[in-house]
Amino acid sequence: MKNKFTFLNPSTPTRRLLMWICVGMLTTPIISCSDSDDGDDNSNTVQVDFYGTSSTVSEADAEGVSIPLIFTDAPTRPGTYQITWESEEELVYGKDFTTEPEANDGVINVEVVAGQKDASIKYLPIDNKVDEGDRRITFNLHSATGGLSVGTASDFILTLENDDKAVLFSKVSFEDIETMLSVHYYDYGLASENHALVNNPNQPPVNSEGLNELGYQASYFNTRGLEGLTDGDYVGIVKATVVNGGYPDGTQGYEMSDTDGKMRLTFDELGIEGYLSTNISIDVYLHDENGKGLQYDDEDVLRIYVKLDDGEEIDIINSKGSNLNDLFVGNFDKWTTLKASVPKEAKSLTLYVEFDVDTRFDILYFDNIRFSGVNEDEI
Ligand SMILES: [Ca+2]
Ligand SMILES: [Ca+2]
Ligand SMILES: [Ca+2]
Ligand SMILES: [Ca+2]
Repeated sequence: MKNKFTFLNPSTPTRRLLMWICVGMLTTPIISCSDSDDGDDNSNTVQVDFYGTSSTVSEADAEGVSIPLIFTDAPTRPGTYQITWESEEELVYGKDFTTEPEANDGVINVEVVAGQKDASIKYLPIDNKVDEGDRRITFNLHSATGGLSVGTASDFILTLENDDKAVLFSKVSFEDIETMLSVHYYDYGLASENHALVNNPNQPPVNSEGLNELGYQASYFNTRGLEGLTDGDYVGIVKATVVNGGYPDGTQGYEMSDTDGKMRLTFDELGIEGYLSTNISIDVYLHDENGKGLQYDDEDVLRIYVKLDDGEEIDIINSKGSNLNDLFVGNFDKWTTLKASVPKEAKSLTLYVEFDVDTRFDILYFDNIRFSGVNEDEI
């Protein structure tokens, strides 16, 4: 009541000034006078908020989903608000979704007229045939102009449910050939020349012709002018568990370490015809000797990728141009599943694993490689 009394008292200097300003503005209808004298910038705006915090929609729902927004009151003058988005799964506008109103340069600009009671934007998914799991996108009320200001409920999370199912059709677990414990592999070729590696008696096999699993062939590239694998290294099919504590599938995996140049494992070409998309996953274990994630330098490269029959290369991981310490931070010394998908029909693919390092503490194990595909029946 005290405030109200003060408000009505025309002898208050501040109030007289405010009344005068209001009278002066009567001819400009888009600007309203607030009955508040707190001097706040937002005193004559209404807040815009998301209504609710989250929602879910199937990626196959062509109707899309409305994301409602509310105003604290009907705005007394026109305004706009701007919505941006973020997505860990890197949902791409125009490829994975569109919106109404349309976005420009990553911003959805919504215009509001005076007196408007509510608002919304619409999310329209673009269906795909890839089994990528559910994805999330977070919309953010970024800014507002005119008669609007951004409220407190400024984030809205939308979950896009995947409706595709990939079925396993091939795997590699390095269990086809029985290996031996803790024996060095020696390359008897020339370290100065690129060449294919061969299996040597009483040493860990590096190649497999494929029996129950896809086959693979190892090779060496002289990228450093060093001794390569001629000095004897722990590479090939292994069952050592001292460093990695065991394998995610079976009792054996594949190791590359101290390659002093690039070692590459090339898997047999795999037919994927008939699949609308293909997923590849591989479990990797990268050792960090000092436990601080600082041992790999910029020259050390881990690259795992597939090459399609049309020549396109799709990286599963590629540390070229960055540093493995940064790329792998938080994932050293534990089995980590890396994934990629071929989001289209192709005739065949070839998987490559490449490791180029130069100390015996740089150790990579990999295992449990799985290929799965989405076909028409599974959609
Ligand atoms: Ca789909
Ligand atoms: Ca999908
Ligand atoms: Ca295995
Ligand atoms: Ca070596």
